[in-house]
Formats: sequence, C-alpha cells, structure tokens
Amino acid sequence: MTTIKGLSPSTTQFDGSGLRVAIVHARWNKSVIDALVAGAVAKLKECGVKDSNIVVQSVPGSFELPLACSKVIAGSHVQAGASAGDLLGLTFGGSTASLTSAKPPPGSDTSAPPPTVVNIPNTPFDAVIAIGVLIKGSTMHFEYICDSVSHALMKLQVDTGVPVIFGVLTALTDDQALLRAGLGRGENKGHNHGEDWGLAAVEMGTKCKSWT
Ligand code: DLZ
Repeated sequence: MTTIKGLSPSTTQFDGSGLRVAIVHARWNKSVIDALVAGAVAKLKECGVKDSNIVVQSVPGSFELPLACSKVIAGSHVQAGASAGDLLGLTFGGSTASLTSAKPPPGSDTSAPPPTVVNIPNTPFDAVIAIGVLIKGSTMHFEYICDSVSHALMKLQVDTGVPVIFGVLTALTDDQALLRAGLGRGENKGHNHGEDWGLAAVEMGTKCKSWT
C-alpha cells in the first residue's frame, strides 16, 4: 500500500549562498549519525551554502544537543574580541580573525606604531541543525531524552529566533533508524532524512532572515 505521508518539496528554490549554518550532532549510534550528517551537508552545498559557512560540531549524546546548540547560537553573536569558538573552547571554521590598524587619537605621538585591533567577523548562524539518533532500549531512558530534547530544542528556536532544525531520530528499533538514514538492510534502503534537514535549514534560514 502506498502512503500519503511525507514532505512535499517546496516550489521555491532557496539560495543558501549567503547563509551560515551549524550542524551539532551526537556521537551515539555513529554509523547512522554519519549518514545523516553527510546527507544534510550535501543538501546545504547543493543549495549554495559555502563550505566555509558550514560548521560541524559533535557532542556525546542527544541529551547534550540543546545546550550545545544554545552555546553555538550565543557564540555566533559575540562581538569582536572573542570568537564563537573561544566561548565553547571549539575551533570554528568560519570565524577567522583579521588584523587592522586603529587610527591614532588626535594629538598622540604619530611616530609610534598604531595599536593593532583584532576584528572577528560577527557572523551569526542563520540556522542550526541538531542531529541525534535515539534508539529505544529496555528502560524509560529513551522516553525521557526524546521528550526533554525535543522540548528544549523547540524552546531554543522560539526564544532565540534562530531556526533549530529537529534532526533527532526517535526510533523504536535499529532498523527504523537505518531506514531513516538511507541505510536499510533489505532491498528498501529507506530515505536519508538528513537531506530533508539540510533543505529545511536553508528554507528556514532564508525565510527567517526576510521576516526580521
Ligand atoms: C545513555 C544513552 C543511551 C542509553 N542511549 C542513547 C541513544 O540512543 N542516543 C543518544 O544520542 N544518546 C544516548 N545516550 C546518551 C545520552 O544522550 C547522554 O549523552 C548521556 O546520558 C550523558 O548525558
């Protein structure tokens, strides 16, 4: 039987060439995670997002995603003086410092070399994709993490106004997770949902920019 479920493709082609996107992913269930991250990155690039504007960071498990995403969003809004990476202790591909000379104040000794000012581009993220793979075990752990993470990620995007794409699979079995990453073990390989998340990030990043 065919299904009516699924994402209808947008009729608009969104241009991601001016967007900066962060992907924060968990490392639990890594083979599935890797496929989802690759799918998301491929679609971001297909939409024109530049390599240097895609920042990928990892955390241990899905439970850590909301805090890490919130730090990434906060860090991307810092002014000159500290890079986003400094805040998290991370190295961000897109935050590069440049050195410029400041104008000497009037009346000061102009023979002395001007002080050097470090300008770090204040380039906020237009969207963040949170990727995790939760697979139900025999305890209530799964339910608690699914519930708290989904609520926290929703709250984060509503509170900050930065789209946070919900890339967390909440699978009841290994096979469900594999199928949603295009890695199905049978003839049906399924579909890589990471691709949808990449497209969603570009659409929401573009729309939210135009709505502000
Ligand atoms: C502990 C745990 C378990 C049992 N299962 C998963 C999972 O299926 N997917 C996932 O992303 N993380 C899992 N974790 C780890 C928690 O998310 C978290 O990293 C730890 O509880 C430490 O806070």
